Amino acid sequence: MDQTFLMIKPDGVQRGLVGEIVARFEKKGLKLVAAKFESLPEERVMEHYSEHKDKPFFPGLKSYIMSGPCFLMVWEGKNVVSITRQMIGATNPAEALPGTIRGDFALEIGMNVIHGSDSDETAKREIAIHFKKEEITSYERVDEKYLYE
Ligand code: DAT
Ligand code: MG
Repeated sequence: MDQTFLMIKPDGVQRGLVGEIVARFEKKGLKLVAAKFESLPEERVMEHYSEHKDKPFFPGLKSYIMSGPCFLMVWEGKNVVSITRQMIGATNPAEALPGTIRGDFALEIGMNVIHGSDSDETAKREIAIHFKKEEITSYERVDEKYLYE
């Protein structure tokens, strides 16, 4: 089954949005298979955001991500990467549609509440950066027979 890496950033944690955000994915029918609460060490932030390391906004992004604990998750489900990217909304909350997480809960690009992998390949890479194999569970949700045809 498809998997993705989602992470509620320090603003989402501090603003008490963890439960609300997790509930949205749960109700969609996606399956939470790993989760942990963690302050990210610098090396892991560098690895996670390596594609952005030379961008002008990177120093600000790095200090924001390291400003407090994050809530890291692995979610599973059919087409989970594209579904969660749609539910998260545009990178800039000013452009994110109402009904999306960034559209409903954020105002500025530098405080956009949540990260989500943008492709299956990125998801594999990011899951491996943040989770050990043995931290990822495997189980059936009792409602799966009413979620999948
Ligand atoms: P996304 O998080 O939607 O995948 P991204 O990978 O392009 O977006 O960028 C990673 C994060 O970096 C993004 O969530 C917020 C920050 N960021 C991106 N572009 C930025 C910009 N122009 N100014 C400030 N922060 C930016
Ligand atoms: Mg990205």
